[in-house]
Amino acid sequence: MGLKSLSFLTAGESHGQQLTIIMQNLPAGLELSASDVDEHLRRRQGGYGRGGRMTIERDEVQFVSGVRHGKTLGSPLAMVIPNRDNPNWKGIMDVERPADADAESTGRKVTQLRPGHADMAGSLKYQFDDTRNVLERASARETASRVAAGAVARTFLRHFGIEIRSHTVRIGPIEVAAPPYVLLDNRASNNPEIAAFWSEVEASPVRCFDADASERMVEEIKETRKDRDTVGGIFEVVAYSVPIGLGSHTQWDEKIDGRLAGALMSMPSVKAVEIGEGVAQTARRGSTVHDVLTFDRRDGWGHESNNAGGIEGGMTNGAPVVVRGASKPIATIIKTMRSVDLKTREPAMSHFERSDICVIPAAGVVGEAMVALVLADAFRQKFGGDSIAEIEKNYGAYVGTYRP
Ligand code: EPS
Repeated sequence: MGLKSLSFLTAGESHGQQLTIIMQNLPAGLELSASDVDEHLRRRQGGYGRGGRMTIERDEVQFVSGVRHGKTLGSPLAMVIPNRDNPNWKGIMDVERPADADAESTGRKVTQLRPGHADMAGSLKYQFDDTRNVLERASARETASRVAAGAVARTFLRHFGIEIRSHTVRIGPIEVAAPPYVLLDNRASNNPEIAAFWSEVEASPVRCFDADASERMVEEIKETRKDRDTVGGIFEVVAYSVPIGLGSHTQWDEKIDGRLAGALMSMPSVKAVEIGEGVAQTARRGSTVHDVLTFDRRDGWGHESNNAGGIEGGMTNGAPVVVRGASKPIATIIKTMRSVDLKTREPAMSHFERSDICVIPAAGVVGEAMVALVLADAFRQKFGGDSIAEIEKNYGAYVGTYRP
């Protein structure tokens, strides 16, 4: 990890006291307020298909270090998000050892392992007899921390004109037709069609631009809930106005597509990642796949299309970055599944407490955060500097070498 890597670390159990986030190597002088983060925490909490927990939580960040008078100091940034549900888990989630051994043994141990979740491998690996010790941290509650860190990263990127959005492409069997091409064109960023597209997305209960598909997706989630089951899907993240040359072709772990894929794959439930047209390209001939290069005296370098999703040779190419994440149906299932009990090793049905039916609308918001964190990290590495003013100079000098 280079000295100027923008790194972050999160801690927190789902029903513990709070989520804690520490970010390192943010430059000094970035204007930052809690509302920059809270806006995205709120977006993550919404979406049709969420469970009862989201009616308890109202995620709000508190900065505890690294910011003074509304600007970053260049020192580590620490944030916390309280878990409002925590008081309902007194005893079960206490940090201190219970006063008497009896209380400890009656503390609601979870032993019925959920297939598809971290329960079995986590309990065996860490030698727990209570899988709550695993599920508390494996819970998607942790994604609130990612969104907080991502919101800071996107505030930094926004300073340089980079905007990140996401939308739902599929929920279960319901898939939208291809989104309009203008979405993939930076030069159309002042286009009212683009603005209209994203306001449709934010207004949709499933964050889908197509009103008809949106309705059918809601229906699909309703049906799934009736069947006491869960449903997965696909979200797409788009980053506009990314400069040419984030990432590098020179070393495997510097390739920006690899870093983005790793970041999205690390999200709970995500099972596949696609960059640009991705898998669909495998069915076509190369000459129909690759985006023809253009140069315009006014606009500079460009491409006639963006099948590559804004990345060639492991570097951003100036076109919008387009990444999809495909998420399986989540593994906490109301009707439960056949499984094995951790303690008795006998057949048992899986444990169910409470869960979401569909997390795709929220996953898109988490995906935005992960993309922002990767791009901000690559941006820090390319432009160095300790303060926003210094990075502005470096950035301006660099883009001046290729922009007309
Ligand atoms: C989750 C189960 C539910 C979800 C949770 C993820 O939590 P609870 O058991 O407290 O109802 O609500 O998601 C969140 C808490 C969140 O913030 O997204 C799980 O088992 O992964």
